[in-house]
Amino acid sequence: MDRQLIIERVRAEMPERRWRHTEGVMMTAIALAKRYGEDPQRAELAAIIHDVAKFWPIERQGNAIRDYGLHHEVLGYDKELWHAEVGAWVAEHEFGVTDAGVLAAIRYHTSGRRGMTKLEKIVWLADYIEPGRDFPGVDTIRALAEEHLEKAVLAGLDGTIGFLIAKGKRIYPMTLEARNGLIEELQ
Ligand code: DGI
Ligand code: FE
Ligand code: FE
Ligand code: FE
Repeated sequence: MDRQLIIERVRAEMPERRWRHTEGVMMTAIALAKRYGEDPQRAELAAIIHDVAKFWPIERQGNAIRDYGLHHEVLGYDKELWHAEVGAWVAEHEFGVTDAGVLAAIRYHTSGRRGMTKLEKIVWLADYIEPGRDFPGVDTIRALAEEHLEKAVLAGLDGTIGFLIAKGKRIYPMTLEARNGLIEELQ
């Protein structure tokens, strides 16, 4: 499916506010890709699709994860994690995306994972710092993103993990492993 048609299909799946977030992620992912030597078109494609399933009713997301044999471990953790798995499935099976790296960038855009590729880091970070995001500390991470991709993703993961701890929530082990892996990469 071509880029414009995918954009139309994704846009139809979400309220206007979330589409504006997606446009922010697209812009930011392209800029990060150029800065860090990744293909801007692949970064943009992952960004376009990343939240496609965010507004599906949660039962439908859960059913998709069970029915299509996706990583069912997420079902035991926060429901916010589910749309990323489903988004990767939609990208492949409804939009015909065959680029495994793009599919992984969508799949891990929420959780992160140990050993993230450059593309995965870019999409994860773009989602965190796009211009529409407004939370304490985001400007520090935006500045860090200009300097060092891994340090910025690590700071973002610290922020997310701290947020989850403050809310008394459990943390998906893959997110902790993403952080451990980045610290090792930076040593
Ligand atoms: O879909 P978005 O709102 O654009 O962003 P996202 O897909 O990165 O979702 C982030 C939310 O997921 C954030 O509010 C924290 C929540 N969340 C819940 N449990 C976990 C988690 N995020 C991570 N990384 N790991 C978790 O275990
Ligand atoms: Fe998301
Ligand atoms: Fe994210
Ligand atoms: Fe997002």
